[in-house]
Amino acid sequence: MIEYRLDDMTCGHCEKVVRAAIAKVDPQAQVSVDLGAHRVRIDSQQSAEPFARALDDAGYPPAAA
Ligand SMILES: [Cu+2]
Repeated sequence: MIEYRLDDMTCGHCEKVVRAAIAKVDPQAQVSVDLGAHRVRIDSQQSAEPFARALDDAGYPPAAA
């Protein structure tokens, strides 16, 4: 389980962008988003690194949750 805090993820639009960025890395990933806490949880077989990079590229630099 990978968990990040995305301080810039504040609304439904952000959530869509974040989910799309994650899906690009792993379409099978299970994703849950807590907008209020600015957190995303990713359940994937992949390592965390490519997700962190994809989120950063999408404009949502991740912090450790
Ligand atoms: Cu937004």
